Amino acid sequence: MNASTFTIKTIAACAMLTGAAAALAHVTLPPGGATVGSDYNAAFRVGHACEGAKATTGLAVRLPKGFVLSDAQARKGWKLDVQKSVDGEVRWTAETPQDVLPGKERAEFVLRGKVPGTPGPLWFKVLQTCDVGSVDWAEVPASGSSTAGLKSPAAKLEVVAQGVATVDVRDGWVRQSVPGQSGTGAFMKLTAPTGTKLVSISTPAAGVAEVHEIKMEGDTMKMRELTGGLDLPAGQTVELKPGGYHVMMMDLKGALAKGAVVPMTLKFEDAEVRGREGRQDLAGPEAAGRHARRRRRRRRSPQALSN
Ligand SMILES: [Cu+2]
Repeated sequence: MNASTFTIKTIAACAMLTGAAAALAHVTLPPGGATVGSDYNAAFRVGHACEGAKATTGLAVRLPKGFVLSDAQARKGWKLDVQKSVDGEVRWTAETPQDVLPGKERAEFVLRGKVPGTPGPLWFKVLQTCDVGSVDWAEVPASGSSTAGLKSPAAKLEVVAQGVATVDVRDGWVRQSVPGQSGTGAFMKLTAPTGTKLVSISTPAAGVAEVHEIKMEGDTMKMRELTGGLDLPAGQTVELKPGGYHVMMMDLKGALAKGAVVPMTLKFEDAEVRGREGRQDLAGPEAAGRHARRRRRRRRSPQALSN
């Protein structure tokens, strides 16, 4: 049904960057977003101390306009300050050096409140204080909701209209391509809190974009289009990665140089998926090999994929 179809835009980050390493250090909210006007438990994830620091000693979350705080969860050994005014703030501070959050230990800092009645991204700016230095996670994109390219992005909450399933897209990247090469792969992590199906993809960078899977047939690795779409079970992160599910970009409009940013529209559907007719096999060891892990030592010279 068209009614249950919606699109979101994702970024496929720089061709050479996987972006995953950088993302780990960010202060983030869990994937999925929140429905307009709903009560929301915002669990801020801290995955790492500040650069060069040994521990996180404090976290201060500035509440965005339109978010109405109800309360915040206390942390043992941490002082909790709550400011409910406009421009409100929730701050946790470790009381003693024994209470700090060590370097790579992950933790969640939780507050609760009501999200606004209008859809759109909501940005929580978070100041992370460490034993040495601090990081202000406060960068917000000029437009849209992609944090690609931001060094210290604010934590994002996507507020969505009623009845819309949310899908979180993370760590997108595209494999670099050389002039004359007709195809390449794009990769990302998808999480749908209520479950849905990825039915199609389009991008201005390629004439055709399909979701592919890689399967062994005998002792040959083959890839083929997932004509029925890619299932995104509720709450499970499905990773599109080299050697597995991937977005096959064919009929490239030009070479995707290092640093290229590729806009992509993903279409999801909850019901009555109409798969595309006609399947295409792009199999062949060369093609499959080009989807292999980038870290593999054995390198193939770039070869154009042929349909
Ligand atoms: Cu493929």
